[in-house]
Amino acid sequence: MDQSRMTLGRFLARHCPQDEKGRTLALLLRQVADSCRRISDAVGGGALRDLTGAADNVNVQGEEQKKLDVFANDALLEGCSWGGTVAGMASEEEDDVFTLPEDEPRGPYILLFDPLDGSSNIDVNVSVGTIFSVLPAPDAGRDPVNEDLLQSGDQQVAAGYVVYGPSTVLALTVGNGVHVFTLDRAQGEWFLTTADLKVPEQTAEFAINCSYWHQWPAPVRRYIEECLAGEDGPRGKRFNMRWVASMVADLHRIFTRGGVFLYPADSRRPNGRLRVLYEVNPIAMLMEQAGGAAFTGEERAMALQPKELHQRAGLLIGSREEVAVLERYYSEQ
Ligand code: AHM
Ligand code: MG
Repeated sequence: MDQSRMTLGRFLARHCPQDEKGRTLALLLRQVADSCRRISDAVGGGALRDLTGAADNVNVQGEEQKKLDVFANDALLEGCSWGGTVAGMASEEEDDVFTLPEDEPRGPYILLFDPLDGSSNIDVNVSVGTIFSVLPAPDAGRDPVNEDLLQSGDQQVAAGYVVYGPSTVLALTVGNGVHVFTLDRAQGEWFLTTADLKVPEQTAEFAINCSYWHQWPAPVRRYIEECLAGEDGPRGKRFNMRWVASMVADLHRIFTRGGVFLYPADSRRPNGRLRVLYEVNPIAMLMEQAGGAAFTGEERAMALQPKELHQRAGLLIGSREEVAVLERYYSEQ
C-alpha cells in the first residue's frame, strides 16, 4: 500500500472532533463507506449479479423499486446498525424511521440516505449513486420517531455522496470543506484524491430536464431562455447543457467544473421532486461547504424546516453567482 496517500480512516481520525462523539462519527462514516464499497461491487457486477431489473415492490412514495435499490438499502441498514453509532436511520426506501435490533447499542447520530440515486439509470449502465446525511439524535431516552428527524439542513453534522461511475468516488464533509476520496477497487480502500474542493463561482453550463419546459415556473423559463440566447442575449455568453438524470452524477460534474443543477417545483410537481432529508439537505451542505449555493425557489435550502419525513422541495443549486441570478428572478416575479 502507498503510505504517502491519505486513507479515509486516517483522514477521519484527523478531521472528526477529538472526543468520544467525534470518534463515533468517524466510525459511522467508515460504516457508510464500507456499505458503499459493497454497493459499488454490486453495481459493477451488473447483469452478472442478477441485480438488474425490478424488485416487484413499490416504495412508500409509490415508485417501483429495483433490485439494486433493495440491495443498497439493506447494505446501509445492516452496515450501520452496530457499534453504537446511530440511534436510528431513515431511507428513501423505508416508510418510517428504522428502529435498530433490540440487542444493538444506540448511538448519538441519525443516518438518513437515498441508497441508490438515479435508479432509472441502473439498467442502462449509466452512473448512479448514494447520498447520505448525518443528524444529531435527540437525547430523548427512547428510540427516535419520525418527528425527531424533522431537522433543517443546518443541523447536519456530516453529509456526502458516492458516485458509482467509471471510478467510484466519495465526496464528504464533516463541516470543514468538501474532500473527495476514490475507491481503489482492488484493495478495497478509499484514498483522498481532492482536498478542499471548491466550486467555481461563475459558470456557463446548466443542467435541467428540458422536457418539463411547459410546466416550469416563470423565473426558470426566463433563466433558461436567457442562457439559450447565447452571446447576443442578455447574459452575453453561450451556455452549455448537460443532464445525466442521476443527481449525484450531475452534481459531481458541477462540484468538479462548476455549473447549476435545476429541479424546480413546477405546475406538475408543486412540491418539487427531490426529497428534502435524503437529497436536498446533504447536497446543499456539500455545496455550501464548497463555496456554492442552494435555493429551493423560496428560501436557502438548508434553512427549510421539514414537516414530513418524505417531504420534497424544489432545488436550484451550484455556482454561487448563477444561483444568485435565479434568486433574483424568483424575487422579481
Ligand atoms: P431517484 O432517487 O428515485 O432515483 O430519483 C431522483 C432522480 C435524480 O437523481 C435525478 O436528477 C432525477 O431523479 C431525474 O429526474 P427525471 O427523470 O425527471 O429527469
Ligand atoms: Mg434520489
